Amino acid sequence: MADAKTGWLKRLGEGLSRTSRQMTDQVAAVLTARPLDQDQIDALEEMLIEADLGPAAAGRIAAAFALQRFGKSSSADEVKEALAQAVAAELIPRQGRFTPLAGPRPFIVLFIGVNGSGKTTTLGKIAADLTGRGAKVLIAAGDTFRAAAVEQLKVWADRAGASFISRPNGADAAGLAFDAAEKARDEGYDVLLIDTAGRLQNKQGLMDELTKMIRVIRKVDPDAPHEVLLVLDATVGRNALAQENVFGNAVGVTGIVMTKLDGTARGGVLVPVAAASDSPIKLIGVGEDVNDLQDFDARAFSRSLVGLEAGAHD
Ligand SMILES: Nc1nc2c(ncn2[C@@H]2O[C@H](COP(=O)(O)OP(=O)(O)O)[C@@H](O)[C@H]2O)c(=O)[nH]1
Ligand SMILES: [Mg+2]
Repeated sequence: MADAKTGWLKRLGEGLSRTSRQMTDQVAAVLTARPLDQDQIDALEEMLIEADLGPAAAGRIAAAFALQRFGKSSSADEVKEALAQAVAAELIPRQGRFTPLAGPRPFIVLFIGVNGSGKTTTLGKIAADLTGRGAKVLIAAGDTFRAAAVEQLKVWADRAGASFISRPNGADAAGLAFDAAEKARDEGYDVLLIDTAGRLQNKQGLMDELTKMIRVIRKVDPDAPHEVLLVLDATVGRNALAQENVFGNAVGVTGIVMTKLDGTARGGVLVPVAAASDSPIKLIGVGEDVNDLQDFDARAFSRSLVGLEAGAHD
């Protein structure tokens, strides 16, 4: 387990390394320009904006950082620690937990987000984790829009040893969601994971379908879905923020999954997304493999972002 943790932290650190390299240069400039002057703070703020943290968060972080006192003997790591703490202060209140086995049964989870964001992959990783912990899991292939999407999900379900329910291409996704919810309830499943389409004929069509799915699920269980996970791809940078807006306004999101943090210099976008969203960040994706999904750890993420060993705090 320790190895696995080192592994994903390493991938997170490598993924964010382009961002953190820029930070490191900036930190070096701060160190040579002590005492910290306004030009350095401004340059730091600019760099944070370039790393996709956005102007608002960048301004707050730079301001918090500016309050730090660095002595002549401060090392680069101490400066980075201060920066990581300023980022973490933004993120810690926005950190949530995904605990499907602690809730009611069946615990119904809906995965939403645009095509390619990582919904199906994230669902598959979660299914494998849950069956590995002994849970009885049902997967519903609610992306009935593309035949390939059903196949892809079936592979994940088989690998996880989870049950699978699907419909022919083009079938009504809400009808499938209803049947799946009934099956999960009647057959004693612990968790129902429902995939959805990321694109239909148009955006309104997609939002209508998602709200309809939620409506019919509530006919089976008025408290469901217990979790609506919005899956966002970090590599699209500030576009992730726009997507959060669209989905967040149309559908009641309860948690965010930020994927592809293993391969991007734009991982900083997690900060403005966290600030803008009504729902917390719960999980992060750091690769395509089954083990590459982790609980969101605000401190570890902040440390990786500035190029520090992510796990050193614990
Ligand atoms: N590197 C990396 N790739 C990912 C991650 N999550 C998903 N992917 C890849 O992104 C692509 C789209 O994922 P998919 O789950 O099909 O997205 P969907 O359209 O939202 O269902 C696939 O090639 C996945 O393997 C991640 O955390 N890191
Ligand atoms: Mg998919």
